[in-house]
Amino acid sequence: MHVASLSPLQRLDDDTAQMERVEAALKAAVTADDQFLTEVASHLIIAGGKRLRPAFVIASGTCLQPTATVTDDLVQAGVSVELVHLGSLYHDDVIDEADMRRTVETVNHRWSNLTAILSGDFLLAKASEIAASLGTEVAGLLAATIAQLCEGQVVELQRIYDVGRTEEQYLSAIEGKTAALYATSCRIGAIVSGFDRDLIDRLTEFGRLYGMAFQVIDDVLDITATEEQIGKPPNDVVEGVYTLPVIRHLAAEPDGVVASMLGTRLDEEDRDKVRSIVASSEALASSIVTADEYCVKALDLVADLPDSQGADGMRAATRNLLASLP
Ligand code: GRG
Repeated sequence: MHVASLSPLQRLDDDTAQMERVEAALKAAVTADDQFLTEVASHLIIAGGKRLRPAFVIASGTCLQPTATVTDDLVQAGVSVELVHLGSLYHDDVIDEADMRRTVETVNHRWSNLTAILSGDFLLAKASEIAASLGTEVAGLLAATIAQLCEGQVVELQRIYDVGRTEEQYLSAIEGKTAALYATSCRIGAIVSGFDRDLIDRLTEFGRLYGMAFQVIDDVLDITATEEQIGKPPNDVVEGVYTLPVIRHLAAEPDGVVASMLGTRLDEEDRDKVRSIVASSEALASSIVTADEYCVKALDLVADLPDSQGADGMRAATRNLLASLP
């Protein structure tokens, strides 16, 4: 949990009913013969999460209909992208040795790394099985997206504790680890609904831009928000993940206090000192401007879609992204 943005499908009672279909299908997808596997694979599903990615699948796939008719295929497409997201979170929490996620204990902390890796693999396998049932294009797209997530994470890992990390390196990492799955969510919704190629590409680009803005805001919140607000301790500077606000602050003040403290693991007191300096810096403000620029470009791409629950939801979710800042 991080960005508390309005979901594209949380505006009408009818939308809640669609998301309940996603919930039921998600739980069904991770029900295994083995009771323990079912328990660990359901752990983060039960813990909550905003379900933004399935909401974007459905919003994108219904954006031409004044009143949305959500097919079972769109619900299943939503389940497949949420399962990829969940699988990536299970593995990410092992990498980060995280003990909290979505306000509950992580799988690795409650059980073990081995359990988290295997159940994360199970979630990815279930996502792939569902994607295959939606056709070869969707299956290939989801597989390519899983690879992009891994690439983004590897690009990030190579710059851990690197005070020389550049904006380009940062943007390339977040494009893979976050924006790719939003782009794919919108694209799969459009493919499943049989839209023409131009619209499929436009909705994909909308998702990518939304995802870039989403991750920049997520990173801003890791500097400015409290543990309660983000559902886990703010850990980026502790773990050496230097995000846009930090990169820009270091560029502006290469010989400043923050530069002298980074490059190594920090204790909580030093973490909060760094966060407080960066939070009140021009670098933080300019990072929010960058997120806003992505939102403006994203909105431009969907501005001329007809009034519909899906398109209105996508526009509202984008406008609301910056409003999630405390
Ligand atoms: C095995 C698919 C796979 C990937 C391996 C670990 C890894 C490579 C990638 C991790 C990518 C990662 C954790 C990106 C950050 C994604 C992100 C912004 C998470 C927070 O998303 P929210 O706020 O979370 O939508 P909720 O809890 O609301 O779903």
